[in-house]
Amino acid sequence: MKIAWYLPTLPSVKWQIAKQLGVDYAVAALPPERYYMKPWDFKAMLYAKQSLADAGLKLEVIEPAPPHYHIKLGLPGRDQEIEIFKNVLRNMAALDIPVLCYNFMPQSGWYRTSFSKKGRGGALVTCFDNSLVEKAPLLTEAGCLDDEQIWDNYKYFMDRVLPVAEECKVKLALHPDDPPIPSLQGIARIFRSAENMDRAMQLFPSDYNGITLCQGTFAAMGENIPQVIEYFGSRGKIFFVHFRDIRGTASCFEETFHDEGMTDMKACIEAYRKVGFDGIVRTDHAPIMAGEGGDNPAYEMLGHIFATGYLKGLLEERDRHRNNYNK
Ligand code: CS2
Ligand code: MN
Repeated sequence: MKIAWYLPTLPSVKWQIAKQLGVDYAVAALPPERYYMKPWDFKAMLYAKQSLADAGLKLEVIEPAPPHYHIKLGLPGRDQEIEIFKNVLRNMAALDIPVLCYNFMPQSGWYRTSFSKKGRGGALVTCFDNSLVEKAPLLTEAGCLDDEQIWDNYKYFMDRVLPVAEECKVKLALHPDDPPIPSLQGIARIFRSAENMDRAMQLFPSDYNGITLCQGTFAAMGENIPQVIEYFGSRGKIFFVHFRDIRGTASCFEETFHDEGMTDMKACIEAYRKVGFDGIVRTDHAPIMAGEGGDNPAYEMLGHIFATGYLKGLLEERDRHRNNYNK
C-alpha cells in the first residue's frame, strides 16, 4: 500500500510535512481557477502535477471530480459538465494520473451537524445527528428526488463517462455517500450501503469502475470493514482507500482519532494484505488538535500526522508477519 496525503496544488507547509513523514504520494483536488485557466485545463493540471513533483510528491489521485451538480440532479447543463469530466479524464491520461475519486452526493457533499464536538482530550471532532436536519427545507431547486431518479442520473452519467475512462485507462473510484442515510433535505443518497455500491459495480462491469473504500463511511453504514475489504478487494474493485474511523450509526455518529474508533484497524490492514491491495491509501478526516486554528475541520495537520504514524506502524507490523509467512 502506498501512503498519500491530501494536498493543495500550490506550495504549502503540508508538502514539507508530508515529505518529512516519509510520504511520497499526493492526492489533490483540481487546482483553483487562476490566470485565466480553468481548473480542468490541461495546463492547470500539468502545473499542479509538476509543482508537486518538484517537491518530490507523485500525484496519483484527483479528488473530488470536476463540477457535477447538474449531472447528479439530472438538470439541463449536465451534458456540458459531462464534457468537462471527459476532458479531465483525457488530461489525466496524458499526465499519467491513474485514479479519479468522485462521489454521487448531490450538492451537499459530506454533511455534518457540528464541527466542534469535544472528542478525546478535548480535540474537536465533526459529528452528524439526523434529528437536527429532519425538518430542514429542500436542498435544491430540483425539489425532491427519490432513489430511482438518482440511479437514473447515475446511469446517464456512467453510460457517457465510463467508455472514456476505459479509453483513457483512468480508474473511476466511487466514494460512498457520507453520511450514508437514505435521503437528506429531499435528495436520495443511493450510495449508502455496501449492497448499493456493489450494484453500481454490477451495472457497469469494467476494470475502470471501482470504489473508494472510505472506511469511516462504511463503518457508519454498520458494515464489517474487514469483510467489505475482502469482498470488494477480491474482485479487484478497490481503487483507493480512505483511512478513518467513527463511533455511532449512520443517523448519529462522531468522528474519532484513527486509533479509537469502532473499527478493528489492524484487521483491516490484514484484509488489504490478504486481497493484495497495493494502491493508494490516504488519511481521511482527523480531529482538530490543541493549538490548531480549526478553519479547516477534518483537514488540519496534527491529527493527520498522528494517523500517518499509526498507519505506518500497522503496515510495518503486517509486513513483519508477511515476511515471517514467507520464510
Ligand atoms: C471524505 C470527504 O466524507 C468523506 O469521507 O473523504 O471529506 C472528501 O475528502 C471531500 O469530499 C473531498 O473529496
Ligand atoms: Mn472519505
